Amino acid sequence: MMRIIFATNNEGKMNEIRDILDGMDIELLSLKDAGIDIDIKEDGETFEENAIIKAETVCRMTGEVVLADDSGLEVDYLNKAPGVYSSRFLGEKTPYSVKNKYILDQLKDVEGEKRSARFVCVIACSFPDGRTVTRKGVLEGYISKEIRGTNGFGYDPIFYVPEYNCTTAEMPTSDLKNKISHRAKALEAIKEVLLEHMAQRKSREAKHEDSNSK
Ligand code: ITT
Repeated sequence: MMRIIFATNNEGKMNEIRDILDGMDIELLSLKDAGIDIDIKEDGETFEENAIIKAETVCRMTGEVVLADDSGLEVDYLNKAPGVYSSRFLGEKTPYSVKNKYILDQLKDVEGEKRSARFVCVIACSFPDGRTVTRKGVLEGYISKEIRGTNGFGYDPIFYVPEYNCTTAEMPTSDLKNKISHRAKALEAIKEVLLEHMAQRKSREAKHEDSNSK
């Protein structure tokens, strides 16, 4: 079984990731599970840059295969804010009830299509041989008119998905949200990368055993 560290301190994310990768032949550890206490400075300007910074930092520290995601909410009316600053928006420790209310207030006179927004997630996968690959997932939607729902985390209570006529906080997390989310899409793509890596590793091991037995 391959060990993979997912470099996050966000429990909400980790729960979703466990659900989505369930069934793969991997041992998935959070930073806490791996005994790593680190607050990585995310000073990139894009989701890609930040995901790479997180994955490569932990990969260099541990020598393990490391995944990291950088994600956030882009609100078109706010020039794509909070974007890469989503978790630091209005202050890292500010409760999401306050952040969400602030965004609703900013959009209080804005109607229809102008309320468009998206969740973006970029996942980076770093291998001990120095390679890093990234994959991106996007979920399009709108900022709701009010705070709705208690599932999920972060900005879920104000992110409305028209196809399902509800916010992502009103969706059963392990069921619907994890099938359609930005994170699910990026993880599905990363799954392919991991499967290829595992197949290559198996074939190298088989060749090694074969040459040892000769
Ligand atoms: P790590 O860096 O430790 O992974 P973080 O919470 O700081 O945790 P990010 O830097 O990726 O993670 O910030 C992403 C923020 O974007 C997150 O804290 C939420 O506010 C928001 N966000 C991302 N995905 C979300 C989702 O599925 N639902 C609601 N909010 C989300």
